[in-house]
Amino acid sequence: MNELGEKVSLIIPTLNEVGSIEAVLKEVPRDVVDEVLVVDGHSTDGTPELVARLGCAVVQQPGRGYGDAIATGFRHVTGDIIVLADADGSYELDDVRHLVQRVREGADLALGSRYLPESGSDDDTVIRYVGNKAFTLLFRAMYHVEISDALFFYAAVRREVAQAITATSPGFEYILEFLIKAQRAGFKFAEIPSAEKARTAGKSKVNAFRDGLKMLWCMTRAKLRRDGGF
Ligand SMILES: Nc1nc2c(ncn2[C@@H]2O[C@H](COP(=O)(O)OP(=O)(O)OP(=O)(O)O)[C@@H](O)[C@H]2O)c(=O)[nH]1
Ligand SMILES: [Mg+2]
Repeated sequence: MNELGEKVSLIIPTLNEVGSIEAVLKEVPRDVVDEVLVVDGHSTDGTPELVARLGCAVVQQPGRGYGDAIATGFRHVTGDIIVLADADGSYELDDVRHLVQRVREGADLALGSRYLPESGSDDDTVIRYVGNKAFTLLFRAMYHVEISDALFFYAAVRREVAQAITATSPGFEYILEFLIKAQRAGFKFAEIPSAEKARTAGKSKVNAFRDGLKMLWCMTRAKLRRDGGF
């Protein structure tokens, strides 16, 4: 809690991350984060049991998919500022401080970026790098949001933003639905550089082809239907 009495919550989605979640929870900067909630996606490797043993709050998402997990997290946490971070050891968790700081300075939504000059990614294959860049360029051209990385979603948002936006895409395309709705609602974006490390254990849940197509469709559909329908 800061001098304004604002509470910071951190949501961590997990799907079979038993090999990395303990180290990730240890890295959370507890001097800035007041509440940690793990939202599990029906892991079969003992992830939620380990999280509970470590004394951290954990809930099961009702449905499936990354988007469904984040939406579940938003419904459960109680912070004034809500941060999202992955469970696979690829995020620089100390950057939570900078994300929260940007929100405290007036941004509605602060995003970590792998593609600012001071950032970087150890986790990019050529396909992923090209895909991330192409999606971000397309996103910027279509929606006029000046961000350099539309798919990282290492984010801190004001509670009001999470409450105002109802994104319902179940999978990773949730990220784009959320950002498009935030832009349409006139929320103020900020960006900080944040390096991405390679995941420390476990397997990626992203399929570049399948999830890429879903994201492309999400962006296109939102443009075709100006009523905001997704
Ligand atoms: N609860 C829940 N979490 C999920 C689901 N899919 C992915 N996650 C988590 O969301 C985060 C992002 O998934 P990743 O597989 O790391 O996606 P990625 O970072 O693009 O892929 P890698 O670079 O290979 O790690 C991780 O913490 C996953 O465990 C899901 O369906 N439900
Ligand atoms: Mg990852």
